[in-house]
Amino acid sequence: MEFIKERFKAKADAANAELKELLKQNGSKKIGEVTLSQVYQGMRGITGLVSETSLLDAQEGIRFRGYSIPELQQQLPKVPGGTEPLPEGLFYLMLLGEMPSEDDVHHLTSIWQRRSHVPVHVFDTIDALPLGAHPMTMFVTGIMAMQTESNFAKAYAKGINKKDYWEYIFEDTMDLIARLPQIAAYVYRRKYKNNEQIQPNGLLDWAGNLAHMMGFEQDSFFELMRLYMTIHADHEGGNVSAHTTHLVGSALSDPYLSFAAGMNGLAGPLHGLANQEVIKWIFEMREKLGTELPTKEQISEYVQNTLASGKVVPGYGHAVLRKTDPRFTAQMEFGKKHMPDDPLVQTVWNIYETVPPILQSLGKIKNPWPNVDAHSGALLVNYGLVEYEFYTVLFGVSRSLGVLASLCWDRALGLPIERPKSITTASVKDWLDGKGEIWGE
Ligand code: CMX
Repeated sequence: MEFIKERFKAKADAANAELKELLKQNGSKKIGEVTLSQVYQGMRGITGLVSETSLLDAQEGIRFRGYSIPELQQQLPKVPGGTEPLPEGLFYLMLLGEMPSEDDVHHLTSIWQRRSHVPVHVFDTIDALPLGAHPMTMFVTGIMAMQTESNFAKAYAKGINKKDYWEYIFEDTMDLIARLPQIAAYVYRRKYKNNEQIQPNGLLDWAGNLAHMMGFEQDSFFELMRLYMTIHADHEGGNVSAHTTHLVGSALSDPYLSFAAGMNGLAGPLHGLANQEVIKWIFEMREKLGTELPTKEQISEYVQNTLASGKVVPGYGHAVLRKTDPRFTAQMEFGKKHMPDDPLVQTVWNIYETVPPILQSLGKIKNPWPNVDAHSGALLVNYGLVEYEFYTVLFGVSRSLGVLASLCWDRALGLPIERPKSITTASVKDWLDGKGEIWGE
């Protein structure tokens, strides 16, 4: 067994023993109450999931195994001379709960290199889609086509002991993460670059190779990809992509099926697709106003028009966060360092100064501050990656790190099939009329 898998097994055995005892002592303790509004309004604030890889604080933002984004930028291993963390290191941290050494990260880079071969039928399946298909549709189709390779599905069909599930999930996780950059780059080159594909470079790291295969060779773009792949990787367990992967996995659907399901959720405009919506919205504003650098007054009017037409301002608001997203701030810092004079990046910053007071003045929006998607596109455009429909694919490649590390834990901890109780409005009315209970089966 290779050493990361051995370390995971040791951690999982210890965690299982600890959890068993913890639940034996405390399993009946209550951790909250649920109101009728919460049941009807997206289960906001109901604690109902365990996700070991990261935790979101409404005021402070995300922490991965206890580490904030600036701490990750400082402490995770980097390429020689690099300044941004290697996402391989974040995966190690999320999976094992401890900071990796340079050697650990090196090891992970080479494991993923060795496992990165994508079977030809995956590309053929993507090729069956019309060029007009959305990149997320192509990406998910590629993941689904690759399900033929699932170790878990094959082993389950033969019959395996439930104690061994984790091992096959772990193998699938490593294979799937290793192959995603190639699928993403293939989609990009097929749709936007005349299908002129670029072979992987066996000497590059995971994110560097993604940049290379897409055709972007600048050192600072490699750095951007490393940062991008790190900050988008996880946002605790309740967001749509993480929750969906976890939910589908709880039926013992293999990691390919589970992750593809999560990616379909990421492709929604209120979740990951917001990164394309932001740039589309800014491009439309620039075109309408006939300027590359709209004034704050012009931005303000455009925002008011967006709201008046019943649309959301993309990139703003969050279901849990109540402050500026630290993932936005990390990208703003990158912009200040590498492209401070770019008019599009400056527009993103001007929008940041303009939008929150407007949203606040409406009185109903719980979080007027920018989220991760408000900034990412502008950085990509600066390097010539202008095809904004592709942006959510990049988000998806990164998100694999968190949700698949979590899936390994789900099976290692033997978490059961997920099945919350639902109710009908008729049963609610009966209950309110004193005609019976609405809970319990
Ligand atoms: N622009 C306009 N209206 C907004 C808004 C925004 N950016 N954010 C919230 N609202 C509205 C909601 O639509 C809701 O309106 P109604 O009461 O008329 O239905 C009201 O304000 C209250 O919403 P909320 O409780 O503050 O926000 P939710 O938890 O329901 O939704 C989110 C969160 C992210 C879906 C929402 O803020 C939004 O639509 N933002 C724009 C899309 C976006 O950027 N999504 C990306 C999120 C990050 C990610 O997952 O990648």
